Amino acid sequence: IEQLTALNHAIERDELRLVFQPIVEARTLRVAGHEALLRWERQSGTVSPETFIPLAESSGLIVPIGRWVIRQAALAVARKQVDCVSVNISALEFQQPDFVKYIETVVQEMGIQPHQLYLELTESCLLHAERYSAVIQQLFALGIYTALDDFGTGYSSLTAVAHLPVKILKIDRSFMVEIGESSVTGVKALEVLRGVVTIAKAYGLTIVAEGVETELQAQALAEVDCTYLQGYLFGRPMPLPDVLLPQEKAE
Ligand code: G
Ligand code: G
Ligand code: MN
Ligand code: NA
Repeated sequence: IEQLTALNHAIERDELRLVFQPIVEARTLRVAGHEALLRWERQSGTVSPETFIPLAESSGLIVPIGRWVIRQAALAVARKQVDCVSVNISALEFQQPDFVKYIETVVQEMGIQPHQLYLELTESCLLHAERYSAVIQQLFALGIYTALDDFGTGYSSLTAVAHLPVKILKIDRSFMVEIGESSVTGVKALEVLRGVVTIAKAYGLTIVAEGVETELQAQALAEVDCTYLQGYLFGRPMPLPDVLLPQEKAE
């Protein structure tokens, strides 16, 4: 309860921060964009999203907090601090009747291009597919692309995803454990991933592999034609002054 009260005041007390993790193109290792991740910095220390996101979701506070996140992420693009940004969206935010309108307003007010803002949805956003594929379609029509986050941890099949107007599939980091290992299980895991990538691409999806921590994983993932990679190997989530723009990185 104490934490809930504090979370309720986190925005006005200026305790929320976004950190940005690079997403790189597998072939060239150039930074293609960043994922924005939320941090709550209390006087008593930083609270992990694993703790406060569930609290924000169950209390409904995720709606105003999520809107703060979307606005701050778009602001970072407007200020050219990042090229494009991918934001995590909870089911409750996504289900707000004015969600699409809100996104459209932020993009207009910030003067950014719609394709500079990506939305990461989890399966829980897609439970009522008939209803919510219409929302994804509306976003798509505005030029705002959605990604299915944490793919492989839930029940979504590739065919189910392919029938939604989702553009990007983010392969969950739990898949990476054996990738790049020369053991029998490592080789098998890579072949499974190759199959997933092939099918996903046939459906027109773009693939991002998450949780890439080693050179061997990165090489293996590039070899099976994953288009984008994200993970500690390329960069931890960092506050803005430390985030490198693609052109700076290339120099
Ligand atoms: O950054 P970290 O790995 O600690 O994030 C833990 C979890 O919190 C991840 O599942 C991530 O998607 C989620 N998360 C981080 N930032 C946000 C956010 O701004 N909004 C929502 N809804 N979830 C977030
Ligand atoms: O659920 P989602 O994919 O949004 O969660 C992203 C989370 O994964 C972030 O909190 C981030 O801190 C974490 N993360 C990012 N890269 C790596 C990585 O290479 N290894 C591990 N273990 N976690 C990572
Ligand atoms: Mn994510
Ligand atoms: Na994920």
